[in-house]
Amino acid sequence: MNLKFYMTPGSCSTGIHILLEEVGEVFEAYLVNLMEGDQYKADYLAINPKATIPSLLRKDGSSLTDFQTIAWWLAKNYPRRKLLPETLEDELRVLDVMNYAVNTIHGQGFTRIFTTEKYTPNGLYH
Ligand SMILES: N[C@@H](CCC(=O)N[C@@H](CS)C(=O)NCC(=O)O)C(=O)O
Repeated sequence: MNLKFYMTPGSCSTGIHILLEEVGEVFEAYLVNLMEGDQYKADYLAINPKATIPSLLRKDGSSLTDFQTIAWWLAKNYPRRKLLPETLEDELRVLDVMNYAVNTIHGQGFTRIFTTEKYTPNGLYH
């Protein structure tokens, strides 16, 4: 079984897409249309109960459902590509920048722009 990558073009899942290409592993890509609500369908919720992308279904059938977790697993599982530095101090810097990009810039910035309805009391935004 190949890795199965669940992604939405133009979203944060692009970062994981790039890492998958970097590690050189064969993977199958599945598009999740967030605007159509694919993330709430039962088959996707079975992979990722948080209804978010990216998700990575691994060869043993277990899934990873968080950007940083997937990135870390790819880097550790394919060490030949040397995606992580060697010292703990340098690893901490990687975590610091990655968490800031995903949680703060993306999570608090872009989602407020593109999913405005999540930040209104009644789900309406016009
Ligand atoms: N903490 C998650 C957040 C990922 C996230 O927020 N993804 C967005 C798209 S970039 C999403 O899936 N949104 C679902 C929606 O808009 O319904 C992670 O790091 O993977």
